[in-house]
Amino acid sequence: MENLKYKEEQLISEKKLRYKTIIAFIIFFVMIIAAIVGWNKLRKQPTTANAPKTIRSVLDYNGDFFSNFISNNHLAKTYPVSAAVKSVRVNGDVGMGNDFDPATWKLQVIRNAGDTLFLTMDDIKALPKTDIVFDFKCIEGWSQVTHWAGVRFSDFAKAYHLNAQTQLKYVGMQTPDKQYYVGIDMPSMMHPQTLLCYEMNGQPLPMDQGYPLRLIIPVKYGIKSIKRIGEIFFSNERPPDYWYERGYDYFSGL
Ligand SMILES: Nc1nc2c(c(=O)[nH]1)N[C@H]1C(S)=C(S)[C@@H](COP(=O)(O)O)O[C@H]1N2
Ligand SMILES: [Mo]
Repeated sequence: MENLKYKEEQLISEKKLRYKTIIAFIIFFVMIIAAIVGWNKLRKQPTTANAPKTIRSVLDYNGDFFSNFISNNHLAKTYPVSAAVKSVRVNGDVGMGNDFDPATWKLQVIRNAGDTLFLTMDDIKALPKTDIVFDFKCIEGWSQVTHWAGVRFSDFAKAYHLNAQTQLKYVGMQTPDKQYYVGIDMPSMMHPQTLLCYEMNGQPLPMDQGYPLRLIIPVKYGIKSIKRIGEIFFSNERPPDYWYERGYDYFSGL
């Protein structure tokens, strides 16, 4: 009698076990199928800025979220001038074609539709000069300590009374031929280390380093330091950005 009861219990638990195993396998297969269906849906989605829509919106959300912590008070580390390298690497030549004529170059600052400032290098050099030595970091993995000088963008905005414009969320910039372009959030643009730069190692910028005027923005990766600026504009919408369109993070903050 005792023995029989024991056998019965054993049978029941074996039955239960088999039942649980089957359930576990069903759940397993349902999840595999869900993963395959989900992956295929993602893959077939239209892409935005070179990433499937859903992935792009998660990336953009993260970008917006973390950009809130990159405050204006955070300064990039600086170095003595003696630490700056003498032969500075040249990287990226988009928008740097030979058809450029420095003699006729003017910086165009679009204040409003139909209201553009045209500035010469003398206008820009007349503003207070600031220099910086910092570790310039490229997204490709290299960095180098380099020395730059120019006018702080915040000083430039003040001198040209761009108060209303700097209330907007973004600044857009592009090369004279419009081939390279960046969009930068206003807090980073107004950061005290962000320069409209015209000198490297105490000399005018070399041609391939953005002569006559480039951006130097130490709180961002090198992709945002646009060389040979032709035009500056202001907007509440994100301006087009060359590397964002090729899948990189819009803010590219450090
Ligand atoms: N007009 C223009 N600006 C540009 C680029 C470019 O291809 N064209 N490349 C960017 C990248 S990826 C980097 S790392 C830096 C490199 O600056 P450098 O050539 O002075 O070292 O410039 C940035 N600005
Ligand atoms: Mo770069």
